[in-house]
Amino acid sequence: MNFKLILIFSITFTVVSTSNIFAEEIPDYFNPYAPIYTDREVYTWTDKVHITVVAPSWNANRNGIDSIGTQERHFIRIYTGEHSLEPYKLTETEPSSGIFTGEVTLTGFLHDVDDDGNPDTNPRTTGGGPTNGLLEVERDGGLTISFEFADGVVLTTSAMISWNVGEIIFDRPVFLIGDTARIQVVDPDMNLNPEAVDRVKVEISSDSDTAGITVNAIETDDDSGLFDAEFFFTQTSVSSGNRLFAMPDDSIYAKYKDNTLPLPYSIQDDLDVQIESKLESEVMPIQRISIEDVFFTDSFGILTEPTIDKTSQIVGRVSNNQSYDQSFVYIIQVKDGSKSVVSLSWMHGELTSNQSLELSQSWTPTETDNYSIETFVWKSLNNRVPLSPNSVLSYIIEQ
Ligand SMILES: [Ca+2]
Ligand SMILES: [Ca+2]
Ligand SMILES: [Ca+2]
Ligand SMILES: [Ca+2]
Repeated sequence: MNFKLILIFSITFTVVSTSNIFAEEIPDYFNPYAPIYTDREVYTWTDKVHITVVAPSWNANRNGIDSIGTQERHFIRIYTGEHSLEPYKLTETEPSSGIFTGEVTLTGFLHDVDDDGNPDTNPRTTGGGPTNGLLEVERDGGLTISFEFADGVVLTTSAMISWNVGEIIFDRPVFLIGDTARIQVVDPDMNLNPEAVDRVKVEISSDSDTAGITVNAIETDDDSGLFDAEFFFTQTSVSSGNRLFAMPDDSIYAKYKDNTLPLPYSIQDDLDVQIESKLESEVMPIQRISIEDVFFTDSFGILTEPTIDKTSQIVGRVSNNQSYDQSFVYIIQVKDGSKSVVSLSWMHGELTSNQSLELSQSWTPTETDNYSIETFVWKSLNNRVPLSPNSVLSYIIEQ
C-alpha cells in the first residue's frame, strides 16, 4: 500500500462516521461526494489500474456488499480517446465501508518490443468489472474514469499513459574473477502481462569477447517491471549461456535495447541503454607473470659468455603465475655504459595456464663496455601495464 491509499482510508473514516450521523439511503444529489482515486497518476501501456471510489452514500445495504457503476443513469465509464468500458462495476470492500474498488488491465496497442517482427501485445477492450476489464490505450494518451453520481452530475478523474526510458544497473561497481554478476533492467513498459513474469534480453560483452552473450533477464515478480539476470566470468573457456569470457582488467558492457520510449521519441524509435563495469583480479597485474634474470647461450643452446663480435643469445624465462591464458609482450633492451640503448627487441606471446617459456634474442656486442640488460613484460605495446617486475642484469664485456 502506498501513502496515497493510507490517506484514502483516513478520509474514509471521517466520512463514514459523518454519514452515520446523517444517514442517507439515497445519494445526496445536491452534495455529490464520491472522489475517484487511481493508484498512480501515470501508467504504462500494459499496467493494471486499481480504482477506488469513496461513495458512502452508495452504501445502501449496511449489512451487505453493494456495487456501483452499473445502475441505469449511474454508470461508471472507463475510457480513452478511442476505447471505452461502460458500464463498469465496482464493488464495496466491506459490507459497510462505502468504498468501492475494481481493476482494469491496460492492453496497449500493437507493437513489436523485441525486434522479432511480431507484435508482443494483445490489445482488446472488454469486461464489465470489477476486475476483468481490459482496455486498449495509446502511448501518450490518458485514461479517464467517470461516475454519473446523479442526473447531470458526473464525477471524473484522469491518469496519464506514458512509456519510460529503461535503465540498467550492475549490482556492484567492479567485479572480481569468480563473482556471480547480477544485472537489473528497470523498464515498466516491459511488464507486458501484470499477471505473469515477463522477460527482456540483455547483451553482455567484454573487451576480450566483444560478441559476448545474450542473457534473459526475468521479471522479479508478476507485476514489478524489474528484470534480473545473473552471469559468470570465465578465463578458460568460450562464452556460452550465462558464461562470459573476460580477462582481468577488461571492461564489462551490458546493453538493453529499449523499444518503448516516451516523447519526444517516436513510437518506432529505439535506444541502446548501456552501462559499463570492470572485471578485476585480486592478483595485481604486476604479480601475474614472473621473469628471471637472463643468461647467455651460443647458437646450440650451450651456456656461454658474450664476447666482442660474437653473436650470442640472451635467454629469459617467463612464467605464467595464473590459471588462465595470458598474452604478453616481452621486451629486451640492452644499454651501454652511457645508458644509450644499443639493442631493443620485443616478442609477442601467449602463456597458457601456469606455463613457462624461454625466449631468446640474439646480441652481438661490438665494443667493450659495462652493459645493462633489462627485460620486462607488458600486456601489449599499446597497453603498457607491467605484468612482472623488471629484471636488470649488468654485464661487463672486456677485450
Ligand atoms: Ca454495503
Ligand atoms: Ca516481438
Ligand atoms: Ca509481468
Ligand atoms: Ca521503455
